[in-house]
Amino acid sequence: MAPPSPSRPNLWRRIPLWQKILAGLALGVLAGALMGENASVFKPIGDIFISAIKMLIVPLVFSTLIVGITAMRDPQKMGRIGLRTIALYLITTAFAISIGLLASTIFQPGTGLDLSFDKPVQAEEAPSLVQILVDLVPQNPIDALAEGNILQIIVFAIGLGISLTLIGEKGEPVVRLFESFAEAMYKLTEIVMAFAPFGVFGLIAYVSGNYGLDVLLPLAKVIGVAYLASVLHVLLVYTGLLVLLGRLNPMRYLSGILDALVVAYSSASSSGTLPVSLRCAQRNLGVSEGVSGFVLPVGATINMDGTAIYQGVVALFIAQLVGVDLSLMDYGMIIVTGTLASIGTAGVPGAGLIMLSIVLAQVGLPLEAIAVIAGIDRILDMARTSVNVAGDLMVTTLVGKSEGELDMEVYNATSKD
Ligand code: DAS
Repeated sequence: MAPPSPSRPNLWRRIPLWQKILAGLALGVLAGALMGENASVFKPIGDIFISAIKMLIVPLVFSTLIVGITAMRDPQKMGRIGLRTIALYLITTAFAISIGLLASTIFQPGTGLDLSFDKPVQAEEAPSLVQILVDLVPQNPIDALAEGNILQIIVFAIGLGISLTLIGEKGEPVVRLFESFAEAMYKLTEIVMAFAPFGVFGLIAYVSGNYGLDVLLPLAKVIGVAYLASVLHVLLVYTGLLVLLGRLNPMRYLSGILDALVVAYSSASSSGTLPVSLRCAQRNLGVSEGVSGFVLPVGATINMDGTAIYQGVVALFIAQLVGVDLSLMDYGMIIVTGTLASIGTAGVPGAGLIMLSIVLAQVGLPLEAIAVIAGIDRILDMARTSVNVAGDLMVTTLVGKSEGELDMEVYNATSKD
């Protein structure tokens, strides 16, 4: 009797996930266009999906970090990876805000616009770097885990991981426990991601139905400039650095990050996208658990190139809107405060808009003008979050390559998930 033919996966399972998610995104846009605000009925589907992804963040990040650090067995290597990561994050952020300023200078999105605004907006306090550093160390790691304080979780996980390595054999049972726990968390991420097409549909249907052309058209130019600067940053800076510093094929990177990009765009949350970013880094790009488990959570918290672009574009848009000519010193202040603001921005929807007040206050622009941009912030947030996530994945890939922790067979494989 002929052996049973291996069961061919059904059509649905044969379609790559990113194509299913894109289909969900397209159907969401259509549903919103056809149903208008009634499309909000689909929003709970998106909210459930985002909650499911966020459910994964703390256990996945914590277990992945422990496994990754104990696998490295070399604290010096950890220090080297940390320095390379922070250096690359700062370099790309400086490029990002400069591209944002350049794009707004060239295209003048705020010139000639007559938009009134009068609602006063409370300026945010700039996050002092000293305070950010002091807050890194958790007084109670259980609290940090319970509150989802990612930076404090990272610090505790690094300390625990290094200690488990240093105690040798005695630490093995705990390391084994975290290895199987991390494996289970990756499987759970895969299960949750199977619902991504439906979740993205719900999120996009709501946005598409609630942001009609009447809201978008008057500000179409600043939306266009922000999107253009974002695309240029990814296509010039990220692919350029991958080729120059990593001698890597940038097309493999772009195809490997698609799932994460679409979830970032739909959710407007870097932290919410973190489990998908980890999955893309390891399964599509071939980055080790140790490098991706450290670089991505740090990036999702402090590396926000898309937000930096947004600060540059919008600060100039508002200066043009109110007819203020900025000096070179003002441009310099926007670069410094915009970089700080992007480091202090949380990886959640709308965080960048709140931090914008720091940049505007620094160069004496009216905070009330934020009200003009607030109406379309979600559309801008989706793009800046996508760049934030793309930047984290690019740095993770470069750091993995520099540490010999990038599986080139996986990276160069044509078919991506
Ligand atoms: N939505 C934020 C993020 O998740 C970015 C921002 O608001 O600027 O990265």
